[in-house]
Amino acid sequence: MTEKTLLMIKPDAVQRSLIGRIISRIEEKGLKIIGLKMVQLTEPSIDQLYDIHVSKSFYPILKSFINSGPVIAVAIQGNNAVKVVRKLAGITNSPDADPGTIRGDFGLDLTKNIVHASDAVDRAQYELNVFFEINELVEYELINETWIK
Ligand code: FUP
Repeated sequence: MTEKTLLMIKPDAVQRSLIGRIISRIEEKGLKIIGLKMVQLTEPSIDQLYDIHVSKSFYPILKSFINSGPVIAVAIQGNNAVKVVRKLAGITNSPDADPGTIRGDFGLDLTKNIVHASDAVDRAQYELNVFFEINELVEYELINETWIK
């Protein structure tokens, strides 16, 4: 079942020059990138992205971290893309994340955990809308697509 999802490369990974290595994992898995941009999120858009966390005790630290520099929004399409990208990311707390995952290989912290990945198809749509206009998500066929899906 083809799905769309959002991967956000967080400010720590941008500052640590991990953008290319993280994007490579998406490509190597066979997923298709259908949108890509660097953005310094505004405070309202951080609240929009993390609407389910705004009232939580850790939110001020999370918000200040996400506000601390540019992020990369990666719109991704593919078979079971939501689940697959979550698995590539690894679990939330980086020290607990398995080696081989993005957080397991690159992260040591709970807040500075390298990436965000949408956790459901409807949530992905909501989060993609924070970063992309509908017409910014590109429809195209990859030359090797029939060998992957
Ligand atoms: P995830 O679904 O993996 O993005 O994780 P959550 O939605 O549970 O948390 C969102 C972000 O809040 C995580 F990336 C890490 C951060 N966080 C903290 O900084 N402190 C906490 O106690 C819990 C989460």
